[in-house]
Amino acid sequence: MRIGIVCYPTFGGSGVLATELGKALAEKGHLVHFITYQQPVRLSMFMPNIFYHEVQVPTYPLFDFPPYETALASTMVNVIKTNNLDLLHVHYAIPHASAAFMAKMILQQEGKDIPVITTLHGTDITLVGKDKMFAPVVSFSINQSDVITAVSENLKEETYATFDIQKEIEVVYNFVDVERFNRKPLDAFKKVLAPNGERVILHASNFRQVKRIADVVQVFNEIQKQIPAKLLFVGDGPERQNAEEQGRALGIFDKMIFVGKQEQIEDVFAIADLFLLPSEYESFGLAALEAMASKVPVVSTNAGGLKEVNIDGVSGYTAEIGDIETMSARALDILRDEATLQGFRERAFHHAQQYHISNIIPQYEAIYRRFCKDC
Ligand code: GMT
Repeated sequence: MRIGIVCYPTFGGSGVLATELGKALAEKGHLVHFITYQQPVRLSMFMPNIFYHEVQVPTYPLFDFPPYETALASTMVNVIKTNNLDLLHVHYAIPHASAAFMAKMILQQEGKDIPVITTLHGTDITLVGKDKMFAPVVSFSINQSDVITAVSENLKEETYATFDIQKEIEVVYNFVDVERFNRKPLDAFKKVLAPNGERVILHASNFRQVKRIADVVQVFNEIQKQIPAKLLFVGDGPERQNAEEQGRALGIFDKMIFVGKQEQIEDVFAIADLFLLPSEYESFGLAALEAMASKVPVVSTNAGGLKEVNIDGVSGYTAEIGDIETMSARALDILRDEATLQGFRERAFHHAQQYHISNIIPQYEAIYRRFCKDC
């Protein structure tokens, strides 16, 4: 099939998922055309059937705000026509679903019907989307999509609760390339970060408020009182500085390591003993799944779709939002001894298999085939 994929090209979960989806589809022989304003972060290698179309947003002195959505819709039209695409799969509703609707209407006038699949990822519904400033357009353009998918049951329910959606929302869970993440630890890397055999506690995110970075630091503070441990932060964002200050105030800054944004995230997961994700909300929690695929147990909140991904007492533990005491106690339970940790590692890995890339890609292909009978 000839598939157009539209996503955010950044480190966010929706962009990562869309890029990995495109790569997996290309490996299966489909022709995949990425349409976005920058090369997606996980699209660094060359593959003969992956094409990248950059959305160029013209600047003009009149524009205080460059018209990205208009440029995106026009690029969609051009790419669809030039490459005779069979369908368009857009990830994250704002502004991709509305730009896709506009492209669809333009092409319809020219006699071409382009099916649009919209995958909802979370903040496009739960944070940004429900903002009154966006809601009418988000609601309308989701309803205009030929197929709507959500990455968890929770997100599906949230979407129905937030908007007047007339169509069925299908749940297609996020996935992970288990083989890629199940790596041997890089000893040299681990020795530098934890030279005295300390436990490595990991958090990876975009450091936004919804991630509750302060809770990561507090839970780690309790852990390091009981066992030698280091806290490894991967990613960057607005809450990083607060976390650094909090670490200094608690006198544990020397045990905190900030490595910034990382492309080879699997090498980092490989040296971790525990992943912390105390978010206020996650539609899914892709980073938690990647941790589990790396045999790293997860202590998280039970917010949103997290409880569908991290199974309490199996792949780790879940707790109420802000319940530092429980999260700390559960983390220490997991790290208590080698045998217990090993048990959680194995169960986390086993549970991650459910979201194996080879189980999920065919679900998207089946959706695509509804519109492409000869493919
Ligand atoms: O978590 C973020 O702030 C980034 C956001 C995104 O859209 O890139 O992530 C959302 O989509 C991911 C992939 O489907 C999910 O794993 C995350 O849980 C979801 N984030 C939220 O719901 C807060």
